[in-house]
Amino acid sequence: MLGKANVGKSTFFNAATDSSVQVANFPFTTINPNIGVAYVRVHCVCNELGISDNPVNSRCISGVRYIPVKLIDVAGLVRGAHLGRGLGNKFLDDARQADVLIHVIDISGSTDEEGKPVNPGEGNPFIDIQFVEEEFDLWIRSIILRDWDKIIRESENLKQRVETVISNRLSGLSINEQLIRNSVDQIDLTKKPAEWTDDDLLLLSKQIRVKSKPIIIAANKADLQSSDLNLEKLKGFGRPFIPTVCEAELVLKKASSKNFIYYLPGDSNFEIKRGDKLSSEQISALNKVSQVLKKFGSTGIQQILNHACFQMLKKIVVYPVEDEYKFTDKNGNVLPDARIISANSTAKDLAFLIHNDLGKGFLYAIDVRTKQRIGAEHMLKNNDIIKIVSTTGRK
Ligand SMILES: Nc1nc2c(ncn2[C@@H]2O[C@H](COP(=O)(O)OP(=O)(O)O)[C@@H](O)[C@H]2O)c(=O)[nH]1
Ligand SMILES: [Mg+2]
Repeated sequence: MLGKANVGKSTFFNAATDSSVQVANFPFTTINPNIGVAYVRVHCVCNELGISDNPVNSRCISGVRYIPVKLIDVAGLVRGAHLGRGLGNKFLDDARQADVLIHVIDISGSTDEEGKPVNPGEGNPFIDIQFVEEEFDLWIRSIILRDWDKIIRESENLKQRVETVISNRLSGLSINEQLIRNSVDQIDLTKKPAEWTDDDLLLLSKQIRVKSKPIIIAANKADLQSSDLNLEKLKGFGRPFIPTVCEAELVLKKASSKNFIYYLPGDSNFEIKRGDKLSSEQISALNKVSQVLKKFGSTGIQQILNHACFQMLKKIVVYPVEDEYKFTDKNGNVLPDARIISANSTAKDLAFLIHNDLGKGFLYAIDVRTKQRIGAEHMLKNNDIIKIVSTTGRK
């Protein structure tokens, strides 16, 4: 998650992350105040099976499964970040870890390019969109250019394709050779690498960025009147976006944690439970939220997280179990885990995702719905319930 100052990043982060969950409990490497646990929301398979579950790695509330994902609030993107300006290097280092970028913008235009408040409508959020893309492109190009002469020499001496050498340079970004080859093809770069200009390399960097760091735009402060026109314009801008009202989500989260309302993140409405306990201020805040929900169908936060995970990264959800009759793990927990995995994964990929040993000792798997055996290369589908049988654990 990134964006200039005052667009609502902290509000997004606080509304989306669960402060009651210690990040340390998750297999996330760094502990950092800017890293939090957010959730994607799916329809749990417990509904279809007609059973009640007790999840371990996720949560299930009334058949709605919330699966944890890591959210990083990447601060400090300023012009010239790729040259190390501002917190440039730290920013890009944090961004490096991300599979997908959520760019929070102020679609109401009530902030200038530096994030200082201006009259609503005066700020230009479209410039911000282009700026973030450009800064990333320049950053990728700067990494390539840093070693450019060496890359050319190495590829000539070792008779390696230049794409191989570039992908080694960019390996920290998990950008592989195929992606770079596709990018070269896409921009029709047929000249010899030694003849590639800075402009060619910028175009190449852009292709690499588009493929490796997809951006979803959170068009925030959509509740303000001046947002309407910009949202209309944004439709023709060719970038994926979802209108958001982070402030509304934060109000809902607080009211729900105090048990004043019943609301599940991502819902299109809420129910007041303890109206008598609400102050007139709280009632008016909730009324505003109601209008937002009526207009946009949701606050947009959950939709952003789900879109990033399932549409942009093309992930699916699978439920591994150990007992194919009771749908349990070895401790008797029903449907304990919901795992997020790439859409083109095999049964063996799932085994490796769960545990390296389970992958190494993979024998076969069972599709729990049909009780049929499936092999290592069997492609998984969304909502599959899978038992893995491996040599580990067999005495
Ligand atoms: N109207 C409106 N204001 C918002 C919304 N989200 C955040 N804000 C306000 O925008 C200001 C900046 O928010 P903040 O989260 O601190 O921005 P950051 O600097 O990007 O972290 C605060 O006054 C927020 O209350 C929203 O959805 N609608
Ligand atoms: Mg902030």
